[in-house]
Amino acid sequence: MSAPADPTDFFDVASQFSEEQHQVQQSVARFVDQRVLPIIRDCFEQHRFPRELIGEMASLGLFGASLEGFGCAGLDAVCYGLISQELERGDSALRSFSSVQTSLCMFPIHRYGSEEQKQRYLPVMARGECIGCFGLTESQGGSDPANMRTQARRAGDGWLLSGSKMWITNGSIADVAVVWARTDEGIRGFLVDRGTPGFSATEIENKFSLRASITAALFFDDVRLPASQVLPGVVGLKGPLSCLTQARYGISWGAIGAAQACLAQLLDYTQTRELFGRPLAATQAVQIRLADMSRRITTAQLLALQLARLKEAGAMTPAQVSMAKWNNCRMALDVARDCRDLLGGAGISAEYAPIRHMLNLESVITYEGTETIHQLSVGRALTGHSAF
Ligand code: TGC
Ligand code: FAD
Repeated sequence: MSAPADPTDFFDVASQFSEEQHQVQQSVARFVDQRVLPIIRDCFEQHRFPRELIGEMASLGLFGASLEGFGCAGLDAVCYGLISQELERGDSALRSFSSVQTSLCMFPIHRYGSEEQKQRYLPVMARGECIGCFGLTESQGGSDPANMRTQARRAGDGWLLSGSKMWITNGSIADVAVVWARTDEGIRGFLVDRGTPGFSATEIENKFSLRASITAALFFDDVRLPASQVLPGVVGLKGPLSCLTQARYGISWGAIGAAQACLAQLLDYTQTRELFGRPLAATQAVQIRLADMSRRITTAQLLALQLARLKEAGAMTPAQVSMAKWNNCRMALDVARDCRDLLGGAGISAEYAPIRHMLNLESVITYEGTETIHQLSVGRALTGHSAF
């Protein structure tokens, strides 16, 4: 029987990619194989984000990859998806870092910023010399950001920002925070530089998930900001929600990479693990489970590819992004858990990737909108009733 050329791409989805898309995927895959995989287990165990990789990621053109101008690569939607997929094949922490930098920080500056803000922040962010974080979630309930308490009041020519944000990726290492706050005019976005008096960040310790990523709480104690630090181009919740659409798109692709990493390792393991006189791979029950994982990965790949086509055509809706984020995160988490189980006792060892991916995916299925929120978004699109 002929085996698929790549068992983690059963339908040869890669045959749909252009030469440029192949090259982007291969260069990020090489980076992940050579630079991420050798260290990521230690990073996870030591609760350490590998900052030493930021420069290399920047030189590969990963930051702001989907944006035009200002030193950004201007790549298409499939390329951006493949970058996310390959990074997350290494670890969700790397994809998270890239999502926050590109979709949650550079995107709003590019889309809603003044020319001066774009010139000041985007080139240095593309070069990885300025790290961003995105502050939307607050401790009283991330699913309902319209209920935020962080507020900005006009003070003279500028603003006074007060409040706090919770669960912020990169929060304690960021050079600039994109912070969403309630104002008399509606929700607005502010660019808060590290070191601005009254602004502080505290890292959240003891996470069991995304241990190779930094997560922090942000505090704003009457932070005085000049008028030049507000994003002029958007007022209202649609500002942050439009950024989430970009990041959720990337996660839909990223989750596939985590699942592929788990399945690839399990396929090897089941060939060599002999029980009851034959390889695990030669038993019906194991084959059915492997086939089912392959089926789920394949459908996620096809969903992501069609989402990319809709995005390129300017036709992608937030509800479609919700369905893809929901489906692909659920798929990846289920695959990682199943792989963990099929590894037996070895599955709880950091020596094998599935438990690390599984623990990471508990965050990935929660952040950028929980599974329930995305189900309700699809439900609203189908029925016209908002049932949040
Ligand atoms: P709703 O009435 O639906 O919308 C308010 C306004 O926003 C517009 N809108 C969008 N615009 C652009 N893109 C989108 N995706 C949009 N979705 C909605 C909408 O048209 C409306 O505009 P207008 O002009 O009429 O005012 O708002 P709602 O209050 O009913 O909320 C809906 C809901 C629950 C879906 C929303 O609140 C939500 O998505 N909640 C989940 C919050 C969330 O995902 N937070 C993520 C925080 S960031 C994060 O987790 C980063 S992790 C990063 C990493 O490490 O990778
Ligand atoms: P809640 O909103 O309190 O939800 C609790 C539970 O209630 C969930 O199961 C939810 O699905 C359910 N629920 C909510 N509403 C309903 C409803 N109407 N009906 C039924 N069930 C419902 N945020 C940022 O702004 N920036 C970041 O960079 C960022 N990074 C993160 C990194 C990590 C590692 C994590 C874990 C989170 C991060 N977040 C970030 C926050 C993330 O977006 C929130 O955790 C998420 O939106 C959920 O909010 P919450 O934790 O407050 O849970």
